[in-house]
Amino acid sequence: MADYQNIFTRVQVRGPGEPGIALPSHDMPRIGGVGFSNLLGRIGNAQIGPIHLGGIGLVSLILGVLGFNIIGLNMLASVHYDPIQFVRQLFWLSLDPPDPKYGLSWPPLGEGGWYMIAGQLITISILLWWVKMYRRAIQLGMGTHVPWAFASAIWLFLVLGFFRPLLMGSWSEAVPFGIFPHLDWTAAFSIRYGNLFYNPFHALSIAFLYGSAVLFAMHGATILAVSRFGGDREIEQITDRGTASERAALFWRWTMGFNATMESIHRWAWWFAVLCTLTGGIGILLTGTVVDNWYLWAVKHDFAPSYPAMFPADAIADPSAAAGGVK
Ligand code: 07D
Ligand code: 07D
Repeated sequence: MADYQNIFTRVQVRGPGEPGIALPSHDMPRIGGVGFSNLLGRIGNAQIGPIHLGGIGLVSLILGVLGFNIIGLNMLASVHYDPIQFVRQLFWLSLDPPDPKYGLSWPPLGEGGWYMIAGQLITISILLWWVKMYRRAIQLGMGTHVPWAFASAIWLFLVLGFFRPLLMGSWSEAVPFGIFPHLDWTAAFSIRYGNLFYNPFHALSIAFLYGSAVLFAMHGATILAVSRFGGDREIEQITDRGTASERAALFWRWTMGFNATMESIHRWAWWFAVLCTLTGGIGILLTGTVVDNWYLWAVKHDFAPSYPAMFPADAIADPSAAAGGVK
């Protein structure tokens, strides 16, 4: 039984539950007992709990659930409290930001006020969850790499719903809450600003998104491929001759001439993921504030070819420059 084990085949050892290290007296205690799940043990650790929610985590959870429920109840109201229509139309239902006429002022509840309240609750909830993560990392004596990676995602989230609307002078610029409505917003945003494909930061973000998937595939596959030598155990596998790590490294040196190290592969992964939302946030922040039409911008900077001069020079104009165009 013990000779060939990897994460899929390993025996699920059921020792006494491991509660984790003792916490300092000023920390709130962990809650929930220790349970075991055979099913979850097949894809991860079989021990469930205890969880450290803590005061900050608790407040975050309450505000998040409150915001989420406000969104849900507004959606329910939009189908006249009909539960069947709520389920049928769920993916199309929306809680929209205020009308442009309200600018940065506070709108009536029914015209975006609920959106503002839900948005604020969810934003505070996410920020508090970040604080909670940061404190747990410190408490365990870890580096703070996980919270800083999360901060990069929060950066894009804040650009979409806070920084950019603020710079544009209107909360109406924020993203609606809803499954398909937020996709409609994304598509409309691209068209409104002359095709986001010509935004170089969108391109960078895509390269890091795709790069993250490639790196994840390469790393996951490599470690699984040497798990028969204990590669998934990492600690005793760093550089010794003939070990899983050496084989993994040699595989890549032989197939592409270059290999990462056990440490550097994780730095690559971290930076690719972090740069995806970091560059993305920059791209969105520039849109409508600094650049009004990415296609025309790209033509100007020789990043895209211009249309052949088939029409009079002023026939292809920036639609937003037209009388009545959205400014
Ligand atoms: C797998 C980790 C688990 C997280 C999950 C998401 C909610 C929302 C709320 C009903 C990878 C949980 C979802 C809590 C429920 C209500 C009101 C992460 C994993 C499973 N999007 N987006 C989705 C969000 C933006 C875009 C899905 C959030 C931008 C496109 C899900 C945000 C733009 C597509 C979702 C956000 C954009 C999606 C799956 C915030 C540009 C899809 C997400 C807070 C970036 C895909 C129907 C996923 C889809 C999809 C959530 C922002 C574009 C509902 C919370 C404004 C093109 N988005 N999104 O797996 O199927 O993420 O849509 O900023 O095709 Mg989105
Ligand atoms: C949204 C970060 C915030 C999320 C947080 C999570 C909860 C849930 C629940 C635990 C995702 C909070 C979580 C509340 C808790 C549970 C259960 C990260 C988010 C804090 N694009 N595009 C990107 C591609 C086009 C457009 C990025 C590809 C068109 C807009 C990405 C294509 C148009 C925006 C990307 C394509 C368009 C983007 C997102 C192809 C539409 C953005 C990166 C092949 C017609 C966003 C600079 C990311 C951005 C973005 C990919 C096409 C519009 C790389 C592959 C041309 C408006 N696009 N796109 O990580 O940053 O998001 O742009 O066609 O805003 Mg795009």
